[in-house]
Amino acid sequence: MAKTNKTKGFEKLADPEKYLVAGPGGATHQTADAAQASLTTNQGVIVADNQNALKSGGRGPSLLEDFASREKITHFDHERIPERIVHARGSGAHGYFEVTNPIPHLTRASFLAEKGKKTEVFARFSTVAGGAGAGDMPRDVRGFAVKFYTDEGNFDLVGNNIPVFFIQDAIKFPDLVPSVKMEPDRGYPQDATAHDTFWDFISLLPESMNMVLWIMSDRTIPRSLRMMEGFGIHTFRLVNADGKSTFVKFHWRPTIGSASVIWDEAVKINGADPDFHRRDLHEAIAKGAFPEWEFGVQAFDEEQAASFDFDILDATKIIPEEVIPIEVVGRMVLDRNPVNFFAETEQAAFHPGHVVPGIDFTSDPLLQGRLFSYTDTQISRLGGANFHELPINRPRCPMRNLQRDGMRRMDVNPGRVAYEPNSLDPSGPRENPKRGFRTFAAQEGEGETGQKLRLRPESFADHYSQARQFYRSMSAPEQRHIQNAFAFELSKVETPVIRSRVLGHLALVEEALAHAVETAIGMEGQRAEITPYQAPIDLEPSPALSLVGKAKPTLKGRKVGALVTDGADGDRLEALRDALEKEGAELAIVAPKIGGVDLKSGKHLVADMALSGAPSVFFDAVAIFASAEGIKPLLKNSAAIDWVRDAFGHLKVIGHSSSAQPLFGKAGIADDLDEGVIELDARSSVGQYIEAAKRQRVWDREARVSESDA
Ligand code: HDE
Repeated sequence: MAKTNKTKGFEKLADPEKYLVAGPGGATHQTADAAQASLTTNQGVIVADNQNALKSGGRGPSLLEDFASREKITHFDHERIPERIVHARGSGAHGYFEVTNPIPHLTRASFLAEKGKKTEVFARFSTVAGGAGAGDMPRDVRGFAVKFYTDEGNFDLVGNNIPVFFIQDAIKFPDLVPSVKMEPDRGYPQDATAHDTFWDFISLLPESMNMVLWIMSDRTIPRSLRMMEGFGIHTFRLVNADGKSTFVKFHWRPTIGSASVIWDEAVKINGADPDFHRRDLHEAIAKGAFPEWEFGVQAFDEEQAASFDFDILDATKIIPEEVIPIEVVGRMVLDRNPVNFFAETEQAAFHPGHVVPGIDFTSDPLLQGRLFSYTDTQISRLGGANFHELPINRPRCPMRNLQRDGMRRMDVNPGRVAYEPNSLDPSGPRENPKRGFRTFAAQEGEGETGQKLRLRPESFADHYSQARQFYRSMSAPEQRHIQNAFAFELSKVETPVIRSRVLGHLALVEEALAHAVETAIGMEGQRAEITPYQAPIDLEPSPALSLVGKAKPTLKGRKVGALVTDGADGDRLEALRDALEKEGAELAIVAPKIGGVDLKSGKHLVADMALSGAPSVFFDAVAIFASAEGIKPLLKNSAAIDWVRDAFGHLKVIGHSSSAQPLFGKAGIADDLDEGVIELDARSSVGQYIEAAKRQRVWDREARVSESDA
């Protein structure tokens, strides 16, 4: 109190003790001085008291006349806008795109034309089914939307982290989404496919089978938004300066590799930190560990397109990389967090129809439907047709046209001319045939061109071959996870006939998969007989589809948790920290109490997290630094026992001081310890730990602990 600089009895804002000091009536008053702005109403009127509403007498009724208070509450009452009907929960970041291998031979798009050219971007990653406040770790597809603010207008690549989709025709989207969303009578489950309506619909929609295999794989439980691949899904066109068109599929590849969590981890993370992905993205950027992706295209011509076993307009199919390789064009780096979640991440309006000269559409019937949908949704979500004026959506290049008015118009367009052609405004905007966007004059739908038809072409009819190819391309652990995921999901389905139908489809995908799932759920001999429209064929497996198969040995961008007790050896800990930092990983200190621990040397070690709030599922690998005395209380602490048991069950590398050994006994794993459990008492063992942790998981352990994975 001695330091406070009082003005009329109120505390000064600059004083750090201000939060401790209550003003009259119990509220803390903070008053402005020359250096601080005065608080005003939305009309700019300076507010004298922001703590008390206007009343008739100190204890009397509040007065309607109190415009400042009413304005404040009215604003608050309207602070929510409708959330996105799909992809409501998202996390965004700013950054840039840089061309590494220009492709002017493929496209006239200026942002892809020159080596080293940089374009500002905003990316938003999302779950699909949950509400804006849902957890980050359901089994769900992740949206991967990027807005490129190019010098020829905004290009939005609105993709997902899976390269195929559930449906072939946009008309089915308003059926698909309500099947996965919470059931309308009961209002649950929030963001889960594991319920009757989803599997009911899916089991009646054979075209979804390829996507269903993908969503039951580890792709739908990513370790981090920074470790996800991204895909444009549809076949797009690139058009070069000579007007030549090339088909493309767009790809994003995280430079630190893709990684997923194990289902049991996902379940636990969602409880322990529902913001796990959002926090991870924000913290990585804040620390300067900028997430980065390679951007590439699979480019192919009409002739190649005609040679595939499937139709390139069918969004339920991939083109294996082994058939058409990915050409890397550039990289995206996300280096800036939003400063205002609502203004940026929430108000960002993406649209697959936002393309620039040199990028064009195909007649993929799913893409065609999307071209209508996204502007339409923004009109109700962002309250009118002027959402392009919001700072996050505005193009960074000049934007001039003759559109005027509408709800919440920000631009004050002068002049009497709001039409074209005109002679009254010679400096007004005009067409530009040379630089303007021109649609590629595609000839599509041979044979049927010109006829109005409501049909699904025969070329879209193979619903199982790529699903089989996907399953066969997975490593053994990934196949196990797919089996477990189906077993889990179908166990949550209450209606037996729906489970039977799904088993019938799985038998068409792969007999071994169907058998594993029906055994796991105890429904042998209860498959429905499904007759496919077109019998599946055996395609060559595509090894590039396996995340485990192509995982890089790296610790970059990973987080290791060290559980440390009083009296622990700080030298070993620091040696581990140094080694991890050299690898681009981070060490987080978990202590029994957030106040930290006193090390053997007497030095105090600050904790990043308390054990009760930092289960081992938060980390990619763990270590335990305990003294003989320090371990004792942990042997009776269920959080500590779970910490180790889970780390082991989740196939993590575990480093430990010799005194930590008794904890393994308490966790019931003492007899199973393997090469992924490493004693860290000798300096050389740190190197061994790093090498093991770089391999990320001890897959061989899985068969022994599989009960924690089902
Ligand atoms: Fe979307 N989708 N979608 N979608 N979608 C939306 O637009 C829609 C589809 C995707 O971070 C909505 O602004 C239809 C495929 C992402 O803001 C809406 C169809 C793919 C995002 C909409 C599809 C996507 C959306 C909701 C079937 C992968 C989040 C709010 C034809 C390629 C973008 C909004 C963000 C968002 C409609 C199918 C990806 C309602 C009608 C396929 C990543 O307009």
